[in-house]
Amino acid sequence: MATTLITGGTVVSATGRVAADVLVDGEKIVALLSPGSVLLGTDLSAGVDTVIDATGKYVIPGGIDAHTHFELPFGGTAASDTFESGTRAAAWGGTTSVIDFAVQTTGQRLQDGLEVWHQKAANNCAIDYGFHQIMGGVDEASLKAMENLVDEGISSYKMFMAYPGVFYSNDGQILQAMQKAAGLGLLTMMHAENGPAIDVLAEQLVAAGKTDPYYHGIARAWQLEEEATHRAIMLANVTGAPLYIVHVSAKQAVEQVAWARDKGQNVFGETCPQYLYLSLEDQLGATGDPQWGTFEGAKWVCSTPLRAREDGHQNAMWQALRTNDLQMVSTDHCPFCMKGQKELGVGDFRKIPNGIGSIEHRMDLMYQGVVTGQITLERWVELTSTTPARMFGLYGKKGVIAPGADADIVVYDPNGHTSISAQTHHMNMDYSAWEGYEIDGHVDTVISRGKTIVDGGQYLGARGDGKYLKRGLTQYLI
Ligand code: DUC
Ligand code: ZN
Ligand code: ZN
Repeated sequence: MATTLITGGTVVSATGRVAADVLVDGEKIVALLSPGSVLLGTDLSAGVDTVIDATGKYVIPGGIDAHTHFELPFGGTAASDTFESGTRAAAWGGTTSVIDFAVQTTGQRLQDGLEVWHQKAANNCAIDYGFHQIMGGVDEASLKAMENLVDEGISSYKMFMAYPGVFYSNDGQILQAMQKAAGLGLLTMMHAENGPAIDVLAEQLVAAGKTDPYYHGIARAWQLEEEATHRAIMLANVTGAPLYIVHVSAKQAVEQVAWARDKGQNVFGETCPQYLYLSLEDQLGATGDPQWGTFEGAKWVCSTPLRAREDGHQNAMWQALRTNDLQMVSTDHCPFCMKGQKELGVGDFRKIPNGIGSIEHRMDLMYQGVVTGQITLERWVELTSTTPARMFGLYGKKGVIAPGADADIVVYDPNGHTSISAQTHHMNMDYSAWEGYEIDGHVDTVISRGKTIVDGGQYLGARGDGKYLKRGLTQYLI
């Protein structure tokens, strides 16, 4: 088994930072040592296979992106990153584990949907991967099938209050699933937007000739995110099920999460980089690209939508990350190309496949929040790695640099620089939602279970390096 010593760096955890050398043996971290330790008369750097000099750099646990959609069928097309391309892009950006959503389509058996996802992922991933289960149809059979999820290593499942006719569950179905989940210890994840009301607003807008991407954000009004978030919280309250709200973008939805948490209810929420940095006015209303004109806004059509900056949603998201009203940051990585995919919605924003690709940039974009003073260095690690591990039953194995944990490690250079562009990214997209973003930091080295997969601008990993992660129950409950 190969041994590696990472020397001279600052090891950052959710609770602090310390100058330490990190010793890796095979796939595991085996020791944190005072810098330059000579142990039992042995100079460790002479005795190991590889020494990585991290002087002046941060040594952090590999990122965990707990919300991705590789190859998700959507609107007559499918998300453009495969498990292979998407996990490789993740690795480039310092993410060493992903949790993707296995889809049960309406009418399909839950276990068959899961099997399809295993087939898509197996032997293709660059980094370790787990699954949440999407419930596309709550009925007697799928409620029964939920009983097997924990044994399959799936401790969380997702329902949608949006997308009637596709993924949508009504309140009665949601209640039944939550009752079952409460008994099994499963974490319920919710896409909280009032889909039936959104569809009426969207139809009215299109009928009035308002077909540009901008109106996607108007139809998906913040009131309908706030209302659905509140409803999900109350349904969870009745059943005693813990609840996790995905991709929170409206400040009023955060207020609902905070209100429930203040009462002691097990309610959690994530936001995504797009809701921290981007806005309805600047992106969906964009006309900057001569090739697309006002349709350029389609690049940023996702759900929940980007929100108006003049209403202060973005600042509210940063604030909620500081105060722990929101606990973590995932990407909701769901990429589509403009050519052949997003352009399906020219003339009708309802037909634009929903999604943004960010998996490669989450660690960098959140580190920029450290540079600008929005969050601390420790909070960066907590939001992007440690809490995702605890929330989704991986902590100890992932999310921490400690003896016994998997050697998923990123050496991050705070004096480096990263320019984001579709010309240089590794995601399978013909544009970047983050074109022109400059990051005051750089992912230098990425180690996944002891193997260096990115170093010095080179990709050293291989397809199939990543293994399926059987997850335990959430470790984050109050
Ligand atoms: N939101 C998206 O933007 N894409 C996929 C599904 C979702 O809920
Ligand atoms: Zn969603
Ligand atoms: Zn999603």
